[in-house]
Amino acid sequence: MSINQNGAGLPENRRPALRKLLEKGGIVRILEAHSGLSALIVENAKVTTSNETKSFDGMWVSSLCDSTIKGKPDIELVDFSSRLRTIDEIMEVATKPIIFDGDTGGQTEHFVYSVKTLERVGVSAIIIEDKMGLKKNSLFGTEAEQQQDTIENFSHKIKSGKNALKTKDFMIIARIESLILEQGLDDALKRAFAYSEAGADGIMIHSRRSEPDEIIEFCKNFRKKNSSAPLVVVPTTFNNVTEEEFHGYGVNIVIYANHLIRSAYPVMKQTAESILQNSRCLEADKACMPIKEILTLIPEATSENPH
Ligand code: SPV
Ligand code: MG
Repeated sequence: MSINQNGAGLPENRRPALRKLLEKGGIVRILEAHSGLSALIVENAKVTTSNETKSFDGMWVSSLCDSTIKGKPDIELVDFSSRLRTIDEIMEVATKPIIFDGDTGGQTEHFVYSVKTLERVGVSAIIIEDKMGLKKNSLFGTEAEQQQDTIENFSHKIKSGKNALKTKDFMIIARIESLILEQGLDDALKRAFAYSEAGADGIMIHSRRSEPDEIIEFCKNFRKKNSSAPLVVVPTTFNNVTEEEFHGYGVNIVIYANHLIRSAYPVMKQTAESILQNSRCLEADKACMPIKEILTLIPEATSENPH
């Protein structure tokens, strides 16, 4: 869809789009986007099988990918203004709902500004994780020193964010790091219920194990007491579980959090090395798209069909 078609790119139309998808009741399928080009891939990718046509429902603006594409580590170093610039690039060319990876949310006093800005520009949701101090990527697990926030502090952050909002569209989703930090299932569940009580619009549970058992246990136990709060998973490591299986465990949103950048980088590196090895670019051409295709990949807007 063009971003002006039916006003799809306007903030008031983008913002509630995630809630509308959730109301339909199926799995909401999200893929990371870190630039205008990657957003176009998420927007337009389609696969038709014998019984259905599948596409992505929205985009994840990952802290890992948004940092990596800028050549920076994923430690909340890329500031909010730069992160917003990425969102703007994405919104200029694509219409699907955006879930923003808000890291820890920062200081509560700063968080209330961030949520207001994200809501105003038309982002649908922010996910914040219950860590404090110098944040490292969760997939390091306990190999990196990371500190979990207290339930009280994090609940206060959620409540303050909710109070700052102007609409019912924007969602604040609480991400629980208890399994990442090896604090156990009971701690994860206790936090999930507390954060929901504090007003979180959904819960993301994360794990870095390759077996999905602890995630499945969490979902089943959470659903025994809470049948409605949207549940989010990021199956980077427990990647053998299908969307349909996740749905069966009570999951609502599946985020493929880093796959476009992880697949692009190896080919770019191989191309650079091939040019060095051969002192020419003939051999590298095999991995490249044809020039004709890149020239017409992004069509120009015309006066009849404005962007
Ligand atoms: C991200 O994509 O930046 C995430 C998910 O936060 S993870 O990398 O698994 O922590
Ligand atoms: Mg992140």
